[in-house]
Amino acid sequence: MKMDVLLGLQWGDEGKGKIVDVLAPEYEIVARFQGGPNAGHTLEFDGIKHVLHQIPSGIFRSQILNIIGNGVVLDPVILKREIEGLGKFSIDYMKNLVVSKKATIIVPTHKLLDAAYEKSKGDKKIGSTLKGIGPTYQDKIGRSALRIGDILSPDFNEKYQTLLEKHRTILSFYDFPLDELPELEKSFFEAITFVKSLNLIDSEYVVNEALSGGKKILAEGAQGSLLDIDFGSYPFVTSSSTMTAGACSGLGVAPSRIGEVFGIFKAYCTRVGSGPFPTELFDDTGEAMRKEGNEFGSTTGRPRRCGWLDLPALKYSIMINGVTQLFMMKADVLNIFEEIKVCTHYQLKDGSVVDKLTFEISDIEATPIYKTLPGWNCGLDEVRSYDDFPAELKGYVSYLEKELQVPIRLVSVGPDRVQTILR
Ligand code: 2SA
Ligand code: MG
Repeated sequence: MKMDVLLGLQWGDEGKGKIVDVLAPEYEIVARFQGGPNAGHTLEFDGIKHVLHQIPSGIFRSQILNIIGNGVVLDPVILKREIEGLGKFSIDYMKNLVVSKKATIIVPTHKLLDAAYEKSKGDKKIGSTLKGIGPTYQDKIGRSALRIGDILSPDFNEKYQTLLEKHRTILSFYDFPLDELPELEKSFFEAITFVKSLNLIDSEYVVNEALSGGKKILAEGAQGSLLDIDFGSYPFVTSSSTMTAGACSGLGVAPSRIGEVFGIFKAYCTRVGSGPFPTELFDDTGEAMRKEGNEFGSTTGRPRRCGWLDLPALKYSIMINGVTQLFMMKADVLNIFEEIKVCTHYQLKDGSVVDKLTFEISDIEATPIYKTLPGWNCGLDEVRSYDDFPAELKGYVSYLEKELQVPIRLVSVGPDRVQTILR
């Protein structure tokens, strides 16, 4: 058996949580492989919205084992709060949730460091979620981080103190106040005691043995490919590998064991945080997209920047991930437009026209060149199958398929499960 991977192909918030929810019945395991509480995966059922930050999106189905993999950075306080928040669902956490002992721990000072680094960058700030993601991955790569397995060891406090001293030194360099720290540490150690009671495992064995035993696994990506540490618009990226390769290293699965790669994209683009966004709209059209799409960060509540679909960026994400099936989300947000634009190329300052995301593209101003397509300009509430699609929506889908050379297997036309149309 192979492991399928589900990824966001843009800057996050493509609707990954919703798709995991749709696909989940086909899988026995859902696993997170990177990122941490910076993610906000929204699932909607029985008319209620649930936002998950660290727990994989298969948690509402009792037959699914949810794995927090080694590639994840885990905030024990947020995990405890998240589990407590799901109290009414009577989820059996010992049976349905496991955490890799090799996952990295976000300690309170990581969050302070995140704030200190952002402050020091002034108007060049990344626009991070301030959850401590960057500083935690820095410590992981710098070989001084604490891992979940460490909390079981008698010298955990000593290890914590060593890391704390290092962080104190850096924070004093930035002249960053530590007033909040005692309160943060109190909840941190309470949460550590709680996490000790969870099922902590060597998840790479569980994952590989499950595959050998014929079980189906879905790896659930967080953020998006254009926020990838290597291939995103550096430095305006997150600090993890958000691509298919990240699922291999973040779970301990060999590349030869990867099956389908599901690429999720919105029918338009959004971005939270700073960094280049060539098709961003600063006018009423952008405002209308934000309003129609309710485009506000599900972790931080920040308004998301909105713009037309960017084909060069989407092709790039498809290329680096080896996407085998595309899922287009939130088509209904475009219902209000008479015309729909798609960026096909960028024009650079020297007049040249390109369709590649080269090293330079994030530094230089790129003006999008658009193709205009007719909008369907009607509601899609009654749509239950591809045959019900207005001709213009069918046209949009087939134009994109031709350009992207990957089949669009699913189109979402509304928040409800029945509005997720398989083709
Ligand atoms: P960080 O916190 O170090 O990962 O931030 C670095 C950049 O990555 C962006 N980022 C995100 N972009 C979209 N969605 C994310 N998750 C939340 C959501 C975000 C929210 O689902 O809405 O609620 O604001 C996410 N997480 C990180 C971030 O904006 C920085 O540009
Ligand atoms: Mg999100």
